[in-house]
Amino acid sequence: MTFDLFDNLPDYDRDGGISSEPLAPGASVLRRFARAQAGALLDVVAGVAAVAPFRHLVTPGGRRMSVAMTNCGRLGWVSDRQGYRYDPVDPATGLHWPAMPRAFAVLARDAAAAAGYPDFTPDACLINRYLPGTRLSLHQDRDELDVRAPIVSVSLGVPAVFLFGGLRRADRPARIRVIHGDVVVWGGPSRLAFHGIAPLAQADHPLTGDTRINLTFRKAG
Ligand code: MD3
Ligand code: FE
Repeated sequence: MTFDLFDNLPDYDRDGGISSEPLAPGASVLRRFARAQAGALLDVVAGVAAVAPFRHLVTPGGRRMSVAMTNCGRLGWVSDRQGYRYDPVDPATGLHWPAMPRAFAVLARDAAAAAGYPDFTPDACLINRYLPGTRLSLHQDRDELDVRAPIVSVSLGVPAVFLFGGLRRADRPARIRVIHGDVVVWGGPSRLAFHGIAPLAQADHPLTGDTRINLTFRKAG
């Protein structure tokens, strides 16, 4: 066990540069990869949400999700009583989703390349918003046409704990703490792993208050 000099500092004061660690076959954490641009990314999220507001989707089983979601890019992920799907139109407004912002596309491509997935061109960015107590239960992401492409996730604001399981729902998940600016790339054998987010703890972040924002970039169509 190592003694961390920074253990008693808030996460957002933790020092250090970008680092990369393998998580599982095909999956890497790029610590702080998006940190320098995180404020700009949050401004872009606010711009997207002004056109396509955050909303609580309903699962096919009729349960309201505790995560609030919106999307940008050519396709957006939606759920309702009919099922899950990617749709070019936001059902809440009848408008197309806002275009993929250049800064998002570049970040997703650079992160994927750094993790060994060159030429990642996402056509969907699902934006998730977590408040204290919000959780995302274990699931697989399998609504995308081409699951050979990785998923890139960017964590902003309040820290969270990823639950990262195996290919079967019953596989006990590992817990991985992610903080503001961390990027995780999930590809290869990890692409269809079960995963989720533990209930968000109460915390205060200078850029987001009590909120966590997560961007997930996908090649959906
Ligand atoms: C592991 N979002 O939107 S991102 C989701 O933080 C989703 O909002 C979580 O799961 C969030 O579907 C977790 C991390 C993530 C995303 C996709 C994965 C982990 C993954 C796909 C395969 C394996
Ligand atoms: Fe997911």
